[in-house]
Amino acid sequence: MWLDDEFNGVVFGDKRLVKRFKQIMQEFMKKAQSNIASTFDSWSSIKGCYRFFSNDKVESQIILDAHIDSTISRISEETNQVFVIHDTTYIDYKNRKKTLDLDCITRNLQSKNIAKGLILHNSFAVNDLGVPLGIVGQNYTERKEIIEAPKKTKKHLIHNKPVEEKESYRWVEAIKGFLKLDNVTQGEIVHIADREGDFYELYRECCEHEAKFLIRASQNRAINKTKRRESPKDKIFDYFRSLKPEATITTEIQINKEKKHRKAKLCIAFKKFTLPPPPNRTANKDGKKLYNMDLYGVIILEKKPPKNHEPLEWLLITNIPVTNTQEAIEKMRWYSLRWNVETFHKILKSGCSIEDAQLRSKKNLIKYITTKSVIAWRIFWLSRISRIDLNHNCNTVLTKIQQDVLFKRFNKGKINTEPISVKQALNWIGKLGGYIGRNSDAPPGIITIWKGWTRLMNMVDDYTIICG
Ligand SMILES: [Mn+2]
Repeated sequence: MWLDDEFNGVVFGDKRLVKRFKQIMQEFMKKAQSNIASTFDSWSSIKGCYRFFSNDKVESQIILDAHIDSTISRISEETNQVFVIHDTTYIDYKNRKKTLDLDCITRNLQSKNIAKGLILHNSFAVNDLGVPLGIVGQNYTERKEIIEAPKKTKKHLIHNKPVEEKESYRWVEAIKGFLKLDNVTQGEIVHIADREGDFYELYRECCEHEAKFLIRASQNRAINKTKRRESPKDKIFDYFRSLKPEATITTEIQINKEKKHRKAKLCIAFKKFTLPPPPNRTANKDGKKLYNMDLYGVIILEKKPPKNHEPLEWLLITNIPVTNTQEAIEKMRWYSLRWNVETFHKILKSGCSIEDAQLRSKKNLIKYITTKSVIAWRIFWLSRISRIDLNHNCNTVLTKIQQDVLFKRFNKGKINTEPISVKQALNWIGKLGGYIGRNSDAPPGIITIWKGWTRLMNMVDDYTIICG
């Protein structure tokens, strides 16, 4: 069973707890969208699940580390390029008034009420085909207050700065955490972050450890300083916008979360540049030297967007040499894989309903979120295995009994003699979830796979009860 492989390394100092953990995972997998109370049939199992999460021997880090180990072995088996995508998600627990140690996530502008919850930063590994390999790091940011919306005075901005800096440090922590992992060929991984990751310390951390990165620029920062005392001569956005395009490509771009696409004609240019340390910072608080870094920029610019459409503009910063158009286009394609982390967060929140958790303390909530994170990864993986190898048998995806039930359901009760292929299994699971599956249809999407998966799990349950 996949759970045995995935959590091979899990040790809570009590064998019964490991057994219990796997039982809980199995139930969570069947009813990903339910909260604890509606996942289990009996009061004793519900109580048992609560007791599990409040047991001090059960630590979220133990669960996460076991999953990370399994993720690393998936990474090491990859022949394709592997990416680690970093991003933050806000988990809303505003209705949980009794949980005291939560963090501030938003402030309502009118009522001034502060919503409480957790700030979760994920590092998520995917391969070149967008197949999710697993989580490689999770950390939570503490935020005990939200500073009054700044009136735009300079004084206020200065006052705010340390807090912002402290919080953005989570990006550096995430990279540091990953660099500590063994059995990973660090130099082959590419770290991806959105505009929030655009800051000097993060670039420096990566360069210092020869970790490759691809990050979208946000600040119009000063670049290209040649002498130490000289002030930088260019502004990054102005500089890259003024470059002569090296190539023009026409492609489909995704324009919003609803997966709407439109055609776009994009100009691509790239150039090496030097990034000087931020001004007004001579010595660094961690005692590390500040220096100029040689980096590469790739700009992807839509010069003539259709009416009423925002032009697409990506300025990507990387320490991977970009010397020709092909490499520049490759960076654009890589960056578009960043979307996968958003999908993962969506599955975690709306698919695995982590915001409906009914646990009392922050510590226990985190254990629950860690557990559900693995479930979310597994569901996501399941929806993407069609990208791996369609003709492979699905023994790694479905157990024997799951295959039997699925086969019977679509073959008038007949019994299968050979393992079903991944393609066939996905098609049938999709059909259970409402997929029509005409020849011209795209493969079933995540939501459909998931509905189908849940139905299959329930069918297997009934089958085992009835047929023993
Ligand atoms: Mn983000």
